Amino acid sequence: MEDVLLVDHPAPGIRLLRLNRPKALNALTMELRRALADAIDQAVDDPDTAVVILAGSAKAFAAGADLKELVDASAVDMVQRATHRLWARIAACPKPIIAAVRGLALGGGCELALHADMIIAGSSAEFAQPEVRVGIMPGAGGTQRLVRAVGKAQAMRIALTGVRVAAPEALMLGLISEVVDDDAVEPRALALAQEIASLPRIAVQKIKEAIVLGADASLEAGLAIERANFQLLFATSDQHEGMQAFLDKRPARFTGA
Ligand code: DAK
Repeated sequence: MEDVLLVDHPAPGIRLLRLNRPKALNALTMELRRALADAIDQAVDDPDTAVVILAGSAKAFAAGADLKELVDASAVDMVQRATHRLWARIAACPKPIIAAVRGLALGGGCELALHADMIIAGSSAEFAQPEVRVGIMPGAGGTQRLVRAVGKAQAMRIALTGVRVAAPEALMLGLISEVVDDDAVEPRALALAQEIASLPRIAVQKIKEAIVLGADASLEAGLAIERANFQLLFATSDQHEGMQAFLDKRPARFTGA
């Protein structure tokens, strides 16, 4: 049996996690969700990994939860599956995650992309929360992360209708970071990941932390998080190296320490 998730190291510091159920358009089974959460934990634990890329296949990033596993499920089954614990492990990843989206990102697939810190999409990619069309609602943050990304008016339109949002519109709405040619999605995600991986790693993680935590805090609390993280960076050798290199007019040699 083929692995539902492929793990690759396309360049130093980069771990690429590829959803690998192309025949089912990468629909998210429990097995695949567990594999994803485990792979994220491994990326977090691996000191050589600076950035994670999530990718799918050409036709689909992921077409949502696997409906075969949901059609006969009871409410008790859903409680017992407790999939929020798996999603929480992805959300808690301190390292930057880039979603490289080709094709469809629907339902849980769109929600998975929303767990990433940046989304690079192909020009023919489409995003949607179509759960309402199968009698349910977004259940992995789709009502919460979506509204934070695009605001109430657009989140309502998207989640209440299941409409497909094409990549150029998704860019305009602030749902995604960049649109590139379909063939360029993974090379662009890799280039971006490499750029970030070359930068001081603790600073990178503290920036992510401040943005993620601050987004759900009051301005005062967010500024306090930013201040604490900012001050902490003066305990890193990369801070001294980065500034000294500038003053010496030479390239910095960052160590991640
Ligand atoms: N589940 C299972 N199989 C799927 C699937 C899905 N979501 N999407 C596609 N497939 C399978 C199809 O059954 C088909 O398999 P075979 O029949 O060949 O065995 C194969 O992928 C190719 O699909 P199609 O033949 O349908 O291909 P088309 O190009 O004609 O159409 C499509 C592509 C993506 C438009 C269509 O497949 C489609 O509408 N799929 C369903 C999309 C959808 O409704 N997705 C949202 C699902 S609800 C939770 C958190 C989150 C969620 C649930 C729980 N908890 C916290 C508990 C999330 C829920 C959802 O995502």
